[in-house]
Amino acid sequence: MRRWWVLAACLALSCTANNGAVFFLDDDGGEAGDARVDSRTPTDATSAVDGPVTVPDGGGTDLGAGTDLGGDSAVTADVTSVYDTGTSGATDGCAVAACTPRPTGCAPRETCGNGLDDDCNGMADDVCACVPGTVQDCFLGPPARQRVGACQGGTQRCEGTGEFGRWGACQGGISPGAEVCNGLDDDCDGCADNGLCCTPAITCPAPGDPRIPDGQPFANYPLRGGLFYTGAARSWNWRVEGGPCDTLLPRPTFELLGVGGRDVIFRPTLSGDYRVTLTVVTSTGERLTCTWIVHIVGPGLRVELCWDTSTTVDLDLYVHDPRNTRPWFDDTSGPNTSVNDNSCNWSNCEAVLRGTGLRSNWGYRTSPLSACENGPHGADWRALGVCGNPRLDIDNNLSKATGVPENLNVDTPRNGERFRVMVQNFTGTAARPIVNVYCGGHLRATVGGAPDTLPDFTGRPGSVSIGAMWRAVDVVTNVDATGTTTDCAVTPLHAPGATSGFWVTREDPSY
Ligand SMILES: [Ca+2]
Ligand SMILES: [Ca+2]
Ligand SMILES: [Ca+2]
Ligand SMILES: [Ca+2]
Repeated sequence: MRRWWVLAACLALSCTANNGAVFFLDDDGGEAGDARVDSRTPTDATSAVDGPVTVPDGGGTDLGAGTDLGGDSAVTADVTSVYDTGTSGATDGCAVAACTPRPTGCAPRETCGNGLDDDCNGMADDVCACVPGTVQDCFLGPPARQRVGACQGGTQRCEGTGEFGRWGACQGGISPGAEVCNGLDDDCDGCADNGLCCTPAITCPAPGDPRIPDGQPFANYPLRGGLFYTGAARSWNWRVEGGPCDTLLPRPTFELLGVGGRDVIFRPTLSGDYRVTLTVVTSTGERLTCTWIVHIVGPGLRVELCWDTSTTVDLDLYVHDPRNTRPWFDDTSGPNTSVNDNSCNWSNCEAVLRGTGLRSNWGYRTSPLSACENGPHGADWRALGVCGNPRLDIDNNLSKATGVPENLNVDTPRNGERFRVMVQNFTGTAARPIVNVYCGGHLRATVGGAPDTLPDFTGRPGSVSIGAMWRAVDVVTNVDATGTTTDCAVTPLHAPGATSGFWVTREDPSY
């Protein structure tokens, strides 16, 4: 016998925020502040699902909500977890190494702010308010299964157009899957290949496996099939899926060289998480597959700009000097050539300077060549002997480059510095830009992207005027005692006095 909670779907739960605090509203008719599943108010009779409920268990091994090891017909009633496939633990009648699956950690109600799906309804932090445009780490699976076996987190973006939004789908991670014979704990219960009597022909990597180290933007990343499968093969297939800019640009932000071979070279240009899938067809025609995530971890602060019309419209990315709040341009009516050194931009931050002033210098050490020599303009940086810090990797101005993202990098920010990010529409015609902010390799904001796209970002051309400027976000960096950027706080910006919407101005050079 055991007790467990019987839950109703928690879709009806809601929460709101006031002065930053998040609390739950009760729609079950109980007292204010309680949740729909309420164990503390036995007098709250209007909810059919209140309180702990004891249900007889017909035998077998029930490790808690959502963990059904099979052979236990009664526990089919405990499907309070969308992750309970009921397949784990089928034993095929053979002896397997003893391994006790971990509990799921499914809880009666969602906890906000942890990026977990505490109540196992298939959505992480789904009742929680958030700031639209910000991104948090998340995990889609039973809470106690995160970072177990194959499982790892992804990210979720806060969606909405008002002051507060709701977390969107948790994407990009690896959730529990059906256990298959591959040496990996696919269902993330702590036991590899459990229930299967097999000798794996392919050995798939779990997060942290030395065969899948982190990579760097613009550095070649070898993918070697022989590390995972050593038998005879009819064919090898590699597939890589990228991040937010890959849905917007005319071609991927990465290259895959040598496709069709056992060994290929993956060459990313952006930070972030890339999903890699290897499929081998063996000499006997069996298809074997591994999927894992490669983290591309650019150090410090990396701001990316990409836009849908990147082959016909010239947008420019600016990041302001954190030490002052002076205007982005020197006058209000002149052409774009009045750009100044108050920001890192196309004129003062690329390998070859185009402005009349000095290279952008915010008092940081220059970075070693390894930080930029494999990127665009690598030969120009090599001629300088160092990498600028800050630096703009490339200006997509339709002549020097087209259809590519612009990355602005601050390799070694100081702790607590505030960086304002601005996008100018130089061409002036329609464009839908998105800005991604990575800190220490973690995606922390995607602003301007669907479904909350930036409206009407048009203005007079930068060749005759300042035109349209979008002040996108402020970023405050977290830097530890060793100088490593560990994280940041991103604040999407609104027009002065507004609590929602995008801050787009015309002919306004102010900070
Ligand atoms: Ca949930
Ligand atoms: Ca949660
Ligand atoms: Ca397992
Ligand atoms: Ca497995």
